[in-house]
Order: sequence, then C-alpha cells, then structure tokens
Amino acid sequence: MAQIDDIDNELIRSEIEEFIERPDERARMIETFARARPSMQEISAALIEGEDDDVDELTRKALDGGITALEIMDDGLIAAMGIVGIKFRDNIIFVPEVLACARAMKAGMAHIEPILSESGVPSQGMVVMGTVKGDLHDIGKNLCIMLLRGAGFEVIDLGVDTSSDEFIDAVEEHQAPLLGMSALLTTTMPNMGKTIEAFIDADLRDDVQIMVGGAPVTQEFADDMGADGYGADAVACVELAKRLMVERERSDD
Ligand code: B12
Repeated sequence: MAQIDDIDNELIRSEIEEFIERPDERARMIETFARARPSMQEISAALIEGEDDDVDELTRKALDGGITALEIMDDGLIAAMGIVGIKFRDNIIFVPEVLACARAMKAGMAHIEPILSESGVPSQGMVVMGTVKGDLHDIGKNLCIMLLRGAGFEVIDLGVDTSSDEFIDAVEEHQAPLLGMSALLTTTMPNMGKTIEAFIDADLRDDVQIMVGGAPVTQEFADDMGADGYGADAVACVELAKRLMVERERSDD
C-alpha cells in the first residue's frame, strides 16, 4: 500500500492531508498520485489551483516529452478532478473555484483532444452524445467523445442541457444506431429514463442502442431505466459502444 510520502508533489501531499478526510478516499488518492509520475502530479497541482495557463504549458511540455495523451488524461487531469470534487462536496471550495478548475481542465484537454480524437481506423458508426436536460456538466462527456472519435466513431455532440426531443431529432436526422447520455446530478439522472420513454413513445426505441454514464449513474440504475449499457469511464464508454455495435450487427443479420 502506498504512503503519503510516496507522492512527490508537496501541494498534492498537503491537499490530501488537509482536505481528504475519509479513510477510503484518502487511501484511493494516495494510491492514485503515488503511482503518477512527478510531471503528472505537477499538472494535477496546477489544475487543483485553477491555473489554466500552467496546465496548458505543462500539458504541452509533457506531450513534447513523449508522455501519452491517455496518461495525461488519467494521471494528470482526471486524478486532479477527484480532489476538486471532494473539496466541492465538503464545502471547502465553491462554484467559482470549481469553474476555474474546469477551465484549467479544458486547457489541458485542448492539447490532448486532437491526439485522442485522431483515428486511423475506418468508421465504426455514428454516436449521438449529450448531457441531459437541466445538467451543465460536460467534462466527462467531452472525454468520452474524444476517445470515441479516437476509436473511429463519428460523434454528434449535442452539448449540455439536452431535451428528449433534441436527442430524438438528432438520432433520426443522422440515422445514428447509438446514443450516449451523460448526467452528473442526482436530480437530472431521471431525465435519462424520461428520454428512453420518449424514444419508446416515438416508436424509435428498437432503432437505437442507448448507453448511459456520469458519476452518480450505476449499472443498476441503467438496468432499471432500460438502457442498453452503462460505462464507468471514457475507456469503458468506448468498449461499450463497440460491444453495442457488434450486438446490433448480429441482431440485424
Ligand atoms: C466540475 C463540476 C462542476 C462545474 C461543471 C463544469 C463543466 N463544464 O462540466 C460547475 C461549477 C459548472 C458545476 C455546477 C454545479 N454542480 Co457540479 N461538479 C463538478 C465536479 C467537481 C466534477 C465533475 C467532473 O467534471 N468530473 C470529472 C469527469 C472526468 O468525470 P465524470 O463527469 O464523472 O465523467 C466520467 C464518467 O462518469 C464517464 N461518463 C460521463 N458521461 C458519460 C456518458 C456515457 C454514455 C458513458 C458510457 C460514460 C460517461 O466517463 C467520464 C470520463 O472518465 C463534480 C464532483 C464529482 N465528484 O463528480 C460536481 C458535482 C457533480 N456538482 C454538483 C452540484 C451540486 C452542482 C451544482 C448544483 C452546484 C450549484 N450549487 O450551483 C451546479 C449544477 C449546474 C447544473 N445545472 O448542471 C454535485 C452533484 C450532487 C448531486 N448529488 O447531484 C457534485 C457531485 C459535487 C458534490 N456536491 O459532491 N459543477
């Protein structure tokens, strides 16, 4: 088991010691950052401080130094968002600070997006993606989109606050076989189920495979609302999309 002193970066060490109180979360954070290389910890520290210029610069340097975009995404950017999320939940920081962190996250994502979205493989199919009605969180959805594009999927991004009608119109217009919905709020999660019901009412449910995700979503919730699949992270989202496409092709035969 990793120890706090295994983490190189002083700011990360003090953030964990000062703000991460729950033993399970503390152990998870120590484990995550202890295995991240120092340059990734530096990116995380800059993101936690909401320093978008520094994240921009450090991400560019890391890529120039040969670190992969996927490692930067996982060990630099997403890892840092874990600490930001806990501090937000525990009222240590508030919306303006989180917005600064989100801006810093986007500054890093701007560098890794072209790389992760670059695909040398033939088209795997069309996916419509959006964050559900009432929900403005888009960082996780955007990461999923980057990796989907990188895996060869064509993605129509409907952005945030997407109504059932907008999802239906986009699926119909693009004849998309796959739809992905993201929700980060417990209050907006039910809008995923409502959208699935809207597809049933429009007699379109059999035409599209529906996948769902977002921090509060679980496999159980996905099953209950009648989704075809749930993915816990962006890598799982791509695996799921591939699996659902194969299942669809089999059922078309
Ligand atoms: C950043 C953030 C914000 C930013 C959003 C900026 C942006 N452009 O996205 C801002 C400041 C705007 C914000 C606002 C609010 N937020 Co907020 N926010 C967060 C925070 C800290 C991080 C979310 C994030 O980006 N995580 C990092 C990404 C990479 O993870 P992710 O989104 O989970 O995505 C991954 C997976 O879930 C999966 N995935 C995601 N989507 C999909 C889709 C599919 C199909 C698949 C397969 C997989 C998948 O893959 C992704 C990549 O690995 C979370 C805390 C947390 N623990 O989640 C709170 C959090 C979600 N927010 C919360 C709240 C309460 C709010 C506000 C109501 C606060 C307020 N009082 O105004 C508002 C709501 C605004 C609205 N209407 O949406 C609460 C929700 C609590 C709840 N029970 O519902 C949280 C949990 C914080 C807390 N209190 O603990 N927030």
